[in-house]
Amino acid sequence: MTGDLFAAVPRVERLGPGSVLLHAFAANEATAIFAEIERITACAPFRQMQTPGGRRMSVAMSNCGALGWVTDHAGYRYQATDPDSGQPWPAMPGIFRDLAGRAAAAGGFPGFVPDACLINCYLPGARMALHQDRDERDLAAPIVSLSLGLPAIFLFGGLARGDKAERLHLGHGDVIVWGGPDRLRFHGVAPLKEGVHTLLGSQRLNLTFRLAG
Ligand code: MD3
Ligand code: FE
Repeated sequence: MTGDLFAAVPRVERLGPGSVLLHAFAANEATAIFAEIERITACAPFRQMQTPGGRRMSVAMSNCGALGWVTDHAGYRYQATDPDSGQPWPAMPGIFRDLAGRAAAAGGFPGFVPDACLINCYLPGARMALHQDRDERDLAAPIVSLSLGLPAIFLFGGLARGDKAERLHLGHGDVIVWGGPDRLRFHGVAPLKEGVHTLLGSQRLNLTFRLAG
């Protein structure tokens, strides 16, 4: 019975001065969150966007919230409407905002209220090259990321592109919060391995909650 006393305590792994990995933080909410993602992507379907350099991203993306991240020949930016439909992005569900706020507080950033949620869909082989997230207006706000479905190897680099990157395993329900001195660290995702997840099938979804505007 002693184990039960500890079973509900999420494992918090400090990654850096401003970043923590909250193991399985969202495991119990994953089914409800996945249902919301299906509702959102019925209105704003996943699409593989073009980089400013003209390459098609291997990751397919959608957004919810007041602002959504997009990329095309004109560059990277946040905008209030889905370029594919001209419509506003679907609203951010309350359970998303609540989860992001609770995770940010657990990571040392109380009062975080995101206005943008980028939803990334990885199929086997999809990857994300090392980059910084710097299109947000207020870089003092943290970013909260939630991983669902197939596991991925996350590349956690330094503040310079050439710094050696650590490899971290991210599994279903894992949440990362990063801000402060870690906010501009380079990061990426290694090509997704084949597999089948019981809830999501052959894919990995990643949600990043941001204060963009
Ligand atoms: C950044 N997404 O959408 S988020 C992105 O898994 C993005 O889809 C990745 O990078 C994904 O911009 C990773 C997780 C993450 C975790 C720790 C970080 C990003 C981080 C630490 C520092 C900087
Ligand atoms: Fe990123």
